[in-house]
Amino acid sequence: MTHPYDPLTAEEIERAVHAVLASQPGLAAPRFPLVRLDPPGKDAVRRGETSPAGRSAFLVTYDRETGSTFEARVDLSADSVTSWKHVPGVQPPIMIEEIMALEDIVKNDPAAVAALARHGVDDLSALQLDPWSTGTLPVDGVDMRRRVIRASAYVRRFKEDNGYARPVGNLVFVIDCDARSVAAVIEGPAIPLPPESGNYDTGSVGPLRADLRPIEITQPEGPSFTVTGNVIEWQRWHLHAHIDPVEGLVISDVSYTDGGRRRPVLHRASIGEMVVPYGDTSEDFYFRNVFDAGEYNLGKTVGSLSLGCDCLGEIRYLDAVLADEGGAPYTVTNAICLHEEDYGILWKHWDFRYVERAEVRRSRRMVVSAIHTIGNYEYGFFWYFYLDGTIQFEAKLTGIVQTRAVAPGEKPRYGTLVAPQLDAPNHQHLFCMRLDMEVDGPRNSVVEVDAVGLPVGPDNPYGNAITARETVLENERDGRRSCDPRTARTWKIVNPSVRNRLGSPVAYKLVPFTGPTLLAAPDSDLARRAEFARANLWVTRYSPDELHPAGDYPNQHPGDGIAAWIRQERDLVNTDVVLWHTFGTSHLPRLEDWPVMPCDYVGFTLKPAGFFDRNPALDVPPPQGHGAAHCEHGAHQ
Ligand SMILES: [Cu+2]
Repeated sequence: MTHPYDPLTAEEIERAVHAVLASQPGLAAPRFPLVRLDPPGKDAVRRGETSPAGRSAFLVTYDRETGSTFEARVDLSADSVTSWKHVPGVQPPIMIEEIMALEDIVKNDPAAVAALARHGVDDLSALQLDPWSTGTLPVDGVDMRRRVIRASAYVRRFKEDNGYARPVGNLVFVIDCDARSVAAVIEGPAIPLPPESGNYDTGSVGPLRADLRPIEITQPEGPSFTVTGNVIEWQRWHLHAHIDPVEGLVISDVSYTDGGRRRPVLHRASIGEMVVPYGDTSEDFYFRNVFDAGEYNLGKTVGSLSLGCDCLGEIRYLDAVLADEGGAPYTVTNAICLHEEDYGILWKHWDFRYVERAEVRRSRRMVVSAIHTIGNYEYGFFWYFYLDGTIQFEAKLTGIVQTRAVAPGEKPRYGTLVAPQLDAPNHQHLFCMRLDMEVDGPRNSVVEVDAVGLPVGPDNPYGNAITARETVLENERDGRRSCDPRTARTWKIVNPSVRNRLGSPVAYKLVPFTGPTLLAAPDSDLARRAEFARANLWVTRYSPDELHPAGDYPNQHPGDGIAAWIRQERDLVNTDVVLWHTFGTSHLPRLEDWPVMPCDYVGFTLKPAGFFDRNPALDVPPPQGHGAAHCEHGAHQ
């Protein structure tokens, strides 16, 4: 171990699962939808412990026989279960084994096979079935208290074929996961399969362009960062990175060393939840709104990255160790990519009087990234750390858009025709980033800052005054905020007890992504379930059990989480605060998104705002090495 937040090792997973099984012999058909570290208190991190004692695991156990969910904590130093709790009325996330079982369940159900035949699907050899969390919208004749998912069908003409080119329209299967049976077939009039294929491999796209010459990234002396276990040190930054089975890529214990002192900035950052709601009203789409973290265990969808393809240059990798649903550990190699990127100029000034001299420095960033493939989509999570103290998060969205078959000549009402008879419905991808801030210490306050032009008046006779209007968010009553592009609204996280050189409290500011929140109607079923997605920012007081803003069990749940938390009306001044930033794309698909979508980018930055006494990157040396000798002095760029 090198850090209190190191994820569970394979051996720890085995011991935790064994301890649960040994202490609960009454479990008839135990499954393990979630096994993760039960982290120690934050003080272990604040004290900088490197060999933490008292490791503990948190497990969600599901007994398929009785349909019951239990939460367990296991003390790994004693291999003993320290708590065991039945959680009534919830469904753990959809399990990979349930997704893999869909094909068999459907193919072995005569009514489902007959329905497929009515929709023109006779060859079931390469049938693709996608799992859709069912939410809480009812289905006639189905007991929705059962563990239920819906499934949509796609035709592949051969194994590698892109199934999204031929969705089977107006046909949805409702699957009882525990009974392994088709609980209902929801069927409308058959729609012919779209005629074109949608493959994008080199063999399918015709001649490749031949005029791209190589780009090589070389760092002859190696990278400027070091990796010890899951701890990364680069320039003055220190941070920990790992893959959590729910949240995916998690960054924690982020600090910046300044004048020899390690100054914390961010205690832990993770995607607490995300939701992808589709905006099409048809029978096979109205229920589609997936909570990729809480319903699908986003972190378990992380992929292995490969050098020269996903990542270029001097790369180091971290593996992810996760547990399958039988409770056995497995390793995803190269799950997190670590590298440095040149990022253009950092700062520059050309002094055009007398000296005709430029001072210019190159910007460089440390990149910590992972890519999650969830169904048709890929979500790349990229954290960037810069020389000037800036932190940036960017989600890269790529993969294949979700599709719907439409009749010849039909124009989609809520989507874009991307190929003949193939509609890509409008949808959103809304991420909620949990930012457990720690700006120069555990006690912070949050200040909303608006850039405001003032009216003409005695203090402003020419009407040119611009002020920074600051509003302290004093209580969780004020904890639900909106972006405002007209005032370039930001939120400063200040430490009221630490002052900079000029006497103001040190701060970082969140520069948010400004865009629509959840577009589903406020009185929709989804709006209640995805309340977190209805505000750009939430601020709460830290509580260790508040990690997932749609609740710990959003699957088949009517709604839980952050809106209920802020009803506690806890004070937010000079205390341990957590910011929850909801941002994302409202995706009106383009023809150019088919058959595979070029990356779309969405994210936010955290910028020092009086955290440092001046530009902290003055000491970056001028560019050196290959071809750079001329830019130290006097070069007119
Ligand atoms: Cu999209």
